[in-house]
Amino acid sequence: MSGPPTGKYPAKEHAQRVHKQYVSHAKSTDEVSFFISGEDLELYQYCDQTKPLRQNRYFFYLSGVSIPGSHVMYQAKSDTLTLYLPNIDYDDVMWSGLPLTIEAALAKYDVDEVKYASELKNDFDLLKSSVVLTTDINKNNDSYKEYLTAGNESFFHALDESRLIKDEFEIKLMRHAAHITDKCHLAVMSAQPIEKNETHIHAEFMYHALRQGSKYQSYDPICCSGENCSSLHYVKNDEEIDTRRSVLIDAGAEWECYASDVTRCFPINGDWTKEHLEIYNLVLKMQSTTMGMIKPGASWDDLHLTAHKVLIEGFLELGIFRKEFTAEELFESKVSARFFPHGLGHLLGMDTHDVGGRPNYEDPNPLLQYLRLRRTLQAGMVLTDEPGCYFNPFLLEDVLNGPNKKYVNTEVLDKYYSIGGVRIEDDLLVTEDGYENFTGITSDPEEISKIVKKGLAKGVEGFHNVV
Ligand SMILES: [Mn+2]
Repeated sequence: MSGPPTGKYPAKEHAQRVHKQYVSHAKSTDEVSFFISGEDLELYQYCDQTKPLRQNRYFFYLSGVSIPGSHVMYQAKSDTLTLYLPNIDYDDVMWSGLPLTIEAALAKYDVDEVKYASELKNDFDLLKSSVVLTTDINKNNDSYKEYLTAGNESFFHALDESRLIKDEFEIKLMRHAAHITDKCHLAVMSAQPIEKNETHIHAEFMYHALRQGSKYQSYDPICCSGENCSSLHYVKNDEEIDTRRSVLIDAGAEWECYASDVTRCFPINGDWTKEHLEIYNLVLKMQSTTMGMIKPGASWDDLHLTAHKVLIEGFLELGIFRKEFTAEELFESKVSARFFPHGLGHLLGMDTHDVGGRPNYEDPNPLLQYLRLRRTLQAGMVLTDEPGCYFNPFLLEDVLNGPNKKYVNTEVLDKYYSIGGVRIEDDLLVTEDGYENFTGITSDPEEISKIVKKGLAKGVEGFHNVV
């Protein structure tokens, strides 16, 4: 596996791409400039500590810069990308060291000019005749609001459509994030002797991400065991694992603002229970069937509905759905929605649920309501394929107390509640002729079993500094 990309983040190409998209959507040849302010450090109230900074993704897309308090301007007419660094605060140098010089910034970033923020007003005055678009007015650009036009629909469209298709540099960043995540998941699966509480699973993942240089998670890790696995976004992560048998961990390291998002499930003692393995293999089949359909031109709606059909066939075989009904009847009844309540996957990029998916949360079809990607696939999209199957008493209440109850054999269903749920999630790049899977950590149940057992054989003594 190669490491992270070398060279400059292609900010200039991004700015040009956004401009091209803007011109075609706005059908305007008027002279425009784009201006976006990055995030700045902010103190906690009554405290001299700063809040964690999460860089503005639109700013990063046009600059590749993570320095707090910076701004970026793209002037389309002259095709000039200018980075404005924060003015030097001489009192702060004692504490924080010298900031990046103009020359060093020019060498590091893919921009035409680097200036200080103190030059901004003057530059805006020179631009007065042309429109300067920004996303919104906020605390970081408020001092320049008189020069800015916020909320332009074509600008958002252009930014999101550009971010939708990843370039080679972005792909390398995402492969690297995924590679770090693989090793973290492997570490979690391998450390059963020291994972007595869900928090230990969380800790193991974060520790190995940080050691590999990933300081931030793409999202709050979901670390659950047993019946807790039935909550889709369980982030409490603090219960004793005790006698529970199943673990689900959904976690992804971030690399230079780019996300990974991977879910794995495993049996705590290395031995799958019959029911856990049955559901695991079913979800794996939902994933492999849909993954095989990934290529440019495929409709994500179709893939998502195919996953439901695989689930229905599986439930008929297991006897959870009553065999007197056909797969078609069950599909039409939408009874599977409560067992697989989320979408098959979503776009992935700088945001974990990345921009450009065009979801429709108002969709009256419960099978499609929570699908975050409602588009035809194109080469260069990165997305997750993450089918799941859950046994959540709260979610199933309306199935078991409504007209769909007739489809379900509750005696058989009762055997599955203790698993909670299974989700398997990989990160995929759509290519010209199919896909590339960024995720390398195994999802094969036998291999997973071996990894867990190999870790167990080490015992507590096999791990350092356990507290
Ligand atoms: Mn996901």
